[in-house]
Amino acid sequence: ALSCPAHSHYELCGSPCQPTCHSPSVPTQCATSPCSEGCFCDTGYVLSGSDCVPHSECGCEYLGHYYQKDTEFYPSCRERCRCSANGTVTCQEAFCGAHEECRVEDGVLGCHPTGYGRLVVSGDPHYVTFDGRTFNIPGSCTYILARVCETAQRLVNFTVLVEHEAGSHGDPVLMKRVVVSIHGYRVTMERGQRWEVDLERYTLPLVTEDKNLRIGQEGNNIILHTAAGVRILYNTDTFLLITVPNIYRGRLCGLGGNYDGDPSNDFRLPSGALAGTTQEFVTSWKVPEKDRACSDGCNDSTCSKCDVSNKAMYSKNTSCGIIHDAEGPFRECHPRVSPVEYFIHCVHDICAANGDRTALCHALQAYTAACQAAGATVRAWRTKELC
Ligand SMILES: [Ca+2]
Repeated sequence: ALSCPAHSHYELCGSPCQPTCHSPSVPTQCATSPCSEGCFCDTGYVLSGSDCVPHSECGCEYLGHYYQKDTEFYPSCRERCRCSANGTVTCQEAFCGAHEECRVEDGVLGCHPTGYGRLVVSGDPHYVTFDGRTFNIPGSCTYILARVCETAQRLVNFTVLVEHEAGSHGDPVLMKRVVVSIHGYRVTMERGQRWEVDLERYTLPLVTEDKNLRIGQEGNNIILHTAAGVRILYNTDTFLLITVPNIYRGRLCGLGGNYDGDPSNDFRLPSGALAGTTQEFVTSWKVPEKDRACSDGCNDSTCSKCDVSNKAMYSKNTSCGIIHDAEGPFRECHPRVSPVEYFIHCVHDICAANGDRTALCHALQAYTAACQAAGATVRAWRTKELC
């Protein structure tokens, strides 16, 4: 037996002139013959593609393309249109945002990000903001790393929190946990633990049912891809990299700064005012915690005491100097990711660890991950003695 789709019925000899979204009324001079056998829309429904829908649910036909109802589309790179009820198309002149470009992606013409911003937390932990400003946090509290402060249409909100763990006396402070809230999910990544989505633990790789989150493992790194284009790479130890599409430019806040291209205005308080000191900036993004005491630690000048002779020793090419060595394994990465901050952080960390080679190993791993994330080649640097 022939079964017909929803809102349609079978006719042995139906009219050849069916109402469609395109031509909802049957022409008065429609010839009744020849008739045809098949499925015909019920009264009150019209043909939309191969479905029978109430006329109000019809999509739009525009310049030879069909668009679903209640969607926005770009028929050209200078016009944005909206398909509303009853197949109505309304258009207005529109251009993509400053950090978007108009191009075809997945077969659809539209505004897409031109590039990405990058925020790094590594080692002891050292921060490099989206605009490239650096600072250290010796404390053991939880902080707002990045979140959307200036919302906009089509911009997916997200928040990233980072929790520090106080090292035992003399040991460095490390990242303990990273919590990402995006697309209605809450993803928790903890050092040495499996990833958690909405309080459930899963094995990797994982794709959420709505396909908005994809979590996979590449080498030592766990990578969270989101439909919003925000990407989080965590080596579950000492390196965290967040990349965001340029559409978030100037709209972020938190320890990662506002991502407007200007490093000098990155140390802002939640109120939007510029912070007087680095400490004031860091403290202002602290998240209150009920079940855990935390300390702000000491400020940099009293914590890190690296004497001049040690500093010189750790700066050699056999130690941290390898990072900016023009002949070294990282030379091809230098144009893509500046080695300066990674070198300074490396010396700082080895000093704090009294020359422990593990700290050097972590610093080199951090720079390696940053280089690889930027698509740069890193030559082999691990040896029997190191890492
Ligand atoms: Ca800035």
